[in-house]
Amino acid sequence: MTAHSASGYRYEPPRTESNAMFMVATVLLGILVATLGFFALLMWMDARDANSQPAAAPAPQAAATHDHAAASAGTTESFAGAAPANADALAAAHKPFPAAMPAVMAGAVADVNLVLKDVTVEVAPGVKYSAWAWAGGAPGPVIHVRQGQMVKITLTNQGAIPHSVDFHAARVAPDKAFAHVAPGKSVSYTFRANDPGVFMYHCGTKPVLAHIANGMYGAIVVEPPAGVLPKADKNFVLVASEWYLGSNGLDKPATFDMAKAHALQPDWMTFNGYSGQYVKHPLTAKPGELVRFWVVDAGPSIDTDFHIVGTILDNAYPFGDLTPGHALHGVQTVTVPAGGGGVFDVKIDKPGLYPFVSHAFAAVDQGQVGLLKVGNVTGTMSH
Ligand SMILES: [Cu+2]
Repeated sequence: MTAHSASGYRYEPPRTESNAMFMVATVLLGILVATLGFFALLMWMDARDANSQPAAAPAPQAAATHDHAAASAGTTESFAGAAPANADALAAAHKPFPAAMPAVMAGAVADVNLVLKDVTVEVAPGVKYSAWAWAGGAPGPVIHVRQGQMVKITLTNQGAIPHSVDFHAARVAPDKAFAHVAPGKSVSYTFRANDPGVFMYHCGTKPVLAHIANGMYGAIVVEPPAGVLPKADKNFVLVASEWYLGSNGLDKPATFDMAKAHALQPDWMTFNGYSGQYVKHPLTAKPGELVRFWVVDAGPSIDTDFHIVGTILDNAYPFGDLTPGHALHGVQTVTVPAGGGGVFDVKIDKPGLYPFVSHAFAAVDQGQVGLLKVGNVTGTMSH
């Protein structure tokens, strides 16, 4: 066995006077490095404390909010599923919000007029709600423009308090364009819809949570030129949202419950404003057609996990990013975040009833479910 292998490659130089001095210098250098390191550690800890100050300061308030939410979770009555005896007949008689995407707006400038009114809407069979809504209902009208088209928005406030309208499809200075409009007044602004996708629009007046929850939201589709996406045979627009009720809404219209909204405890969750409306009145397609869903989640607070039972999303454009090459293929469920959009294509060959849902299934129990009826089939589906 050689010294080489026994020492494990360690080089042991002969001990001379200069080597001793070298060792002393090395030890001193080591102490210096350790001292500097210690101070560096102290400075880092100091900086870390300073950084955490802003986060630490609101902690009591955050805790209080949490306690408040927990308290209301324990005491707030849920009105989920409240229904009159004739709910089924009311659901059948309800005229569904048109999910079929409207034609693209003609002309160089898409002239969009939104009139805000305080109205009573129905969010489920027999369940009335005092809403703030555009053009008489929630969601507001679906707006369909071409990529690159100018869009002129005019908001007229016929309600009792100030409102505003924030278009996610716009790149504009929000302090000017999304300004508050006093009752009886109007505001106008224009933007060029350069970014394709499906976008939310909503009232941005504080408390935004209340204004959105009261029905002030809608969708705008900014369609790219032909050929960017596969050609769709059917286009449907769905706006997901949740409702927080201060009463069951059966005898008199319910009003917004802020405690429930803070606790994320909706009573109803809907596509296009009415619980399960496309279960009673299914959307339809022929076998083999390419069906495109343009989905916005208006929230105000809960994401929608878009899924179609019995099939797989052939093309998914998460977040509404329509950039060629960014699509996903063969995926089962895609989240549409609150305040966001998503575009989903399916091509279904087998006739049947295919439920579309938010696969966060509490949402289904509260009404965020519909049916896509493919082919000439009968019967119902219990999803
Ligand atoms: Cu508003």
